[in-house]
Amino acid sequence: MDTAHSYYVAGHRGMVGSAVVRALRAKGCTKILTARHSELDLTNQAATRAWFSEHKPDVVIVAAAKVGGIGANSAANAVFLYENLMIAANVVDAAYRAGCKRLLFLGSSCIYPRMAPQPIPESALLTAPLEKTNEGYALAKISGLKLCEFYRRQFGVCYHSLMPTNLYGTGDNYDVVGGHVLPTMIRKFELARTEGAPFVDLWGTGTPLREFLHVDDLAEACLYALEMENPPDLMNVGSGREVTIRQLAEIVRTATGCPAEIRWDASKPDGTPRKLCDSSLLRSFGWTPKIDLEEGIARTVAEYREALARGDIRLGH
Ligand code: GFB
Repeated sequence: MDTAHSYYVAGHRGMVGSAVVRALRAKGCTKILTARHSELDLTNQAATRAWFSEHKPDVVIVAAAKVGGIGANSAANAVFLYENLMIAANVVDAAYRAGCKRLLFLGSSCIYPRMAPQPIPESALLTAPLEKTNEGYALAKISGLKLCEFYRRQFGVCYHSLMPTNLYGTGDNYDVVGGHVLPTMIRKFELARTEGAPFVDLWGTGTPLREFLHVDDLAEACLYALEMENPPDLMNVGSGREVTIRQLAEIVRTATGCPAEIRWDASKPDGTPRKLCDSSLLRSFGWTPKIDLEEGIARTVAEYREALARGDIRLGH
């Protein structure tokens, strides 16, 4: 990394943004710019432009987003589309107006069609209909990556995107209603263990397949991509390992040591049946994930317990 550069990490208090800040610091970067939500509302165009023209970051990493699991997404597609679209449009354009030459935009593997070929190559983008439960979020992220691509072509700036698979790790959101499946399972099994509950209720059939990547591996991938002179517009970032939701539940149960029986609630949505990223493009440049799933989950359970003891578990946004 060029430690003389200033780096603005949008969304530095979220799971992804905070991992990127840690990774930048570990590389010796000291000019890391951040702004709390109360200081800068990225859905506000005027405020975003003013902030950029005052701070003029050399490099921008867009980790700010309204995110959530299948429950939050399917209940609020309007909000997920609106807020994420505004953030993407405001940040990309304000960065360009402020003279920023390098920007990394982060999306999600849900940008790909529901029935995309597996593992999903970047070329599957916009080839078939999206998964309905997160269509709003996906459309906003597709617009964001296209903005980067078009600003790059039209204005000669190096704006590019990474599409991570399902993420988990340090600083996750443990809200059992709106959160993602992995932190939700950790919380549900931990609550059942400490309360001695006989059952843990999980959603859907347990048959969908998901790929999980620890957020520290994603942060390394971000720095890797930012060091490329001429990166592809879009690259997937995944671990390459798929598990069924049922297998995931067993891994989390083992990590937590919870004896409770699992009950599957098939009235809750399964979502997309499978979404395994083809990450061979990024891997061909030398990036590899380092944290395997069992190890990453064990570490996350330990961090959850420590955070709970300190009284600072994130529940909701
Ligand atoms: O992480 P998640 O909520 O979202 O995982 P997606 C959903 C999968 O886990 C579904 C099952 O198959 C659920 O049926 N599941 C089982 C549970 N028990 C639970 C539970 O207690 N809570 C939750 N949340 N799920 C998200 C998108 O999709 O993936 C976002 O909605 C984003 O937009 C993210 O792209 C990466 O993997 O289905």
